[in-house]
Amino acid sequence: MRVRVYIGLGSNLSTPTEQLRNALAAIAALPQTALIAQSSLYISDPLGPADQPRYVNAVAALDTDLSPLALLDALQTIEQEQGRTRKAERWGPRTLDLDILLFGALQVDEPRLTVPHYHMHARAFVLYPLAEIAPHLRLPDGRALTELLSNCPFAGLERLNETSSI
Ligand code: PH2
Ligand code: MG
Ligand code: MG
Repeated sequence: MRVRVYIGLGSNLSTPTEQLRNALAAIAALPQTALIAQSSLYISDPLGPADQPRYVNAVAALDTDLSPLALLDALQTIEQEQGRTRKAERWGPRTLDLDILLFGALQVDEPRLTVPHYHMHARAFVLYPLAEIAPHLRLPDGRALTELLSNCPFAGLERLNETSSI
């Protein structure tokens, strides 16, 4: 059954805007999956270690017949194809990060996957792009996205126009 899924995209290495645009094309080409919408790209300071480049983030909406873990496998394959290497440092720099934010109304709590994504409730670089493509969204626990946004200042986020490249 088709489920509406939201994916958070992030990159702060190797021309991040290109990484995100390539990832969106790869997501659009996934089997049993349709890319429904994509937000603008946004720049922000790194959360976590400060000695790394600024991030470019975006959010995409998909409809998929894949299971949560099959989609996770597919997204990790895309990360690897775009040069992602897993390092010990938590929240360190990366060419591409694809996070399943929401998977329909499902709550997943497995060793490999937690949905809704851990910290999405308080991260401007997730909530504002998400609001651009799903302004009336509610989380599985019933909270409205508008309510989360009212507790999360836009400050520090910079929306890129379509032709910008960093
Ligand atoms: N991702 C991280 C760590 N820090 N900071 C910003 N601004 N954007 C991110 O996507 C991000 C981060 C690890 O996933
Ligand atoms: Mg992440
Ligand atoms: Mg991740």
